[in-house]
Amino acid sequence: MVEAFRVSLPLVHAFQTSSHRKSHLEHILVRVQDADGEAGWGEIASPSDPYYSPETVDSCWLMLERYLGPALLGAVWDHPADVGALWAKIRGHRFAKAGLDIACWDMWSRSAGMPLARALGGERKAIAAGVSLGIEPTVTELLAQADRYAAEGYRRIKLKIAPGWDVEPVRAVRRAHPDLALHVDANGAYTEEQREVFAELDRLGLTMIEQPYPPGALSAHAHLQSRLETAVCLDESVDDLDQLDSAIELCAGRVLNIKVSRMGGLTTARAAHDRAIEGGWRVWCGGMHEFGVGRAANVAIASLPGFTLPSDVSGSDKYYAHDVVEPPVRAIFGGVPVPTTPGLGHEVDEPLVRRIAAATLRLGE
Ligand code: OSB
Ligand code: MG
Repeated sequence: MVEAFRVSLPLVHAFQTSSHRKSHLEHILVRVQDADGEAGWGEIASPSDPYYSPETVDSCWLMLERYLGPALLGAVWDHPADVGALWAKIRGHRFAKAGLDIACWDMWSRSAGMPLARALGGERKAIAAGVSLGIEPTVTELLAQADRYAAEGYRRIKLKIAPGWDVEPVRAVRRAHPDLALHVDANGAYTEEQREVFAELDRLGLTMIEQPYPPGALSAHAHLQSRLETAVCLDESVDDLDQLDSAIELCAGRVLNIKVSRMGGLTTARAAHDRAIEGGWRVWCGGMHEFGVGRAANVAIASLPGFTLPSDVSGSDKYYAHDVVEPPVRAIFGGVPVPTTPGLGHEVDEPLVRRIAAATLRLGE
């Protein structure tokens, strides 16, 4: 059986990137159940609008109902790494695929009595957590956010930038926190004509510059990387292993932001980790403001040995006053403990999810 729930939660603090602003998020929670009654949960963390990737909540719902759910129903598989083959001929739609992939990994590791992190090959007891700070109305408000999370012990701070909000706010945070690991994320908002901005940012001791140019611009990223001391990090440019191979071949960066959602699930994310490390890149785990289900999957993947940079896996309280899982994900002085109980290691508050869902879908018996 495959069930899905459209659930909306308010953010504790509105978030603005180079492309849009949001104060609440709607994600799709997915529940799969096998013939023996074992269940697993996953999360489709697509934004509502197609500004980060081509997908939307509506497109994910449609894919789930029309293609992905039916492909999974009645299929026989031994290991969650095999489920991707069921929808291999469906191009794209990686956020939608990721939700089902996570649910299958959760269900399988629960029935094996194993924590998901261990099922994936994770070794860490805790992962290093960073925070991602959006564009604020003023530099003063940004500084207040940076002070707060630095004081909470987060291991690095990432700042969203966009033309008109770059060198000045970043310099202000750098002055206030000279020793803090700091990086910037442009979500592809710049063109090569604007590369002078990156020459200036290059002097601020940043750990990396994430996705300066649009997703398809691998050569432009390679040119930029050859001119900078600071590492270029790719996010939106890498949805699959072929794109990762091209990026490594072109030297289009030195760091990969691995998002379980963007890469279509845990199986591909794990393969990207292996491939990137082999190619000499560093990796960390990015986020999409996931609820507790997707966040737990991020914690599990980030426990793999190659995730040596702090990840965007902050505690639930940075995002939501009331998360959909128990216990919520907690960051303790910049470290998120990796659960040791079977599956995701967090229980979904199922009555809550069923009560607040704006729409539900049920496929199969
Ligand atoms: O580019 O990493 C990004 C959130 C929504 C869309 C894109 C991005 C982000 C984040 C949030 O930076 C990271 C998090 O989940 O804390
Ligand atoms: Mg990013």
